[in-house]
Amino acid sequence: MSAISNSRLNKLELLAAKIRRNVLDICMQRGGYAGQGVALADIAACLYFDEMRDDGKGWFYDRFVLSNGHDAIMTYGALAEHGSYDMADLRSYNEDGTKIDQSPIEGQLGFEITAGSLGQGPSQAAGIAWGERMNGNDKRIYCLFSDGELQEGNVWEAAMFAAHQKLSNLVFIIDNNDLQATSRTQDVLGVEPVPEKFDAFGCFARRVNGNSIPDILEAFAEAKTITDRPYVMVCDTKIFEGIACLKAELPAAHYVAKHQADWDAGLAEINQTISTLGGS
Ligand SMILES: Cc1ncc(C[n+]2csc(CCOP(=O)(O)OP(=O)(O)O)c2C)c(N)n1
Ligand SMILES: [Mg+2]
Repeated sequence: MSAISNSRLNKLELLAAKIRRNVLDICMQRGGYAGQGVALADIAACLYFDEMRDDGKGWFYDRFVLSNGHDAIMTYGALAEHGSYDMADLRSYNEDGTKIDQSPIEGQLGFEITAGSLGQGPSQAAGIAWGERMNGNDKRIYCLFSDGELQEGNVWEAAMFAAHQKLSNLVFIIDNNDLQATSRTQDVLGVEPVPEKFDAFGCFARRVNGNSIPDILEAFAEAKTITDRPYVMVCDTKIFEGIACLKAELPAAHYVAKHQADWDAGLAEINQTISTLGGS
C-alpha cells in the first residue's frame, strides 16, 4: 500500500466526520436514510474532496452518477461541506413541496440522472463514459450503486458493455452493506461473491473496506493503473458506521425516524469526534 500522508488522512477524516454531522442534521428533521449517509461518509470524503478533479469554476471536472437515489443523502452531506448547498435548504429534506428530494431527479445539482427506480445508474454511467471517451475527453466517471441493485439484470448488461468497450474511465462503487430495505441481502437473494462476478464479466474488481479512508484511496489510485477495463470497488460498509451510539441492528435500518434524544446523542458523539480531529 502506498503511503498516505497524515495531513491528507486527517483532512479526509475530518471531512467525513462533518459529512456525518450534516447527514444527522438533515435527517433529524423528519427522518430519512441516515444510516446509509453516515456509512458512506468515508467514501464521500474521498470522492468529493480528494479523487474528483475540480473544474476551476467551483464544480467538478469528473462526473458522479448516483444510481440508488436514496443514497442522495450522502451527496447532500458532502455538497453542504463543499459549499454548493446550504444546510438551511437541506433541512427541508423530506418535507412536502421541498426541492431537496430524498431521491432526486436529473438536473438537480449533484445528480446526473433520475434514480428512484433502482438499477439504472450503471448502464447510464457506462453510456456517459463511452460518450466522454468518444468526444476525446479525459473525464472520469464514478457511479455509486447498491448490493440490492445487483439483483437487477440491467447492472450486469452494463458491466458486460463497459468491459467490452474497455471503459477504463469508469469506476463502479458498490455500497455492499448486506441490506436491501427490509431484509438482509443474503437472505433475500444472495449476491456474493461480488468481485468475482464482475471479474468474470471482464471488469477489474476488488473488495474494499468502505469505512477505511486508506483502503478507499488505495482503490482509487489502483483504478488509474487499470487502463483496459472498468474498475469496480466492492465497498463493504456498515449502516451508521462512525457513530457508535446510533449503530443499528440489520435489517431495521433502511429508513429511520428516531427519537430526538437519539439524534442528540448522535450529534454529541460526532461533535466529539470532530473536536478530537481538530475541527469544530
Ligand atoms: C426498480 C425498483 N425496485 C424496487 C424498489 C423499491 N426499493 C426501494 S429501496 C430498496 C432496497 C434496495 O436495496 P439497497 O439499495 O441495497 O438498499 P439499502 O442498503 O439502502 O437498504 C427497494 C427494493 C425501487 N426503488 N426500484
Ligand atoms: Mg444495500
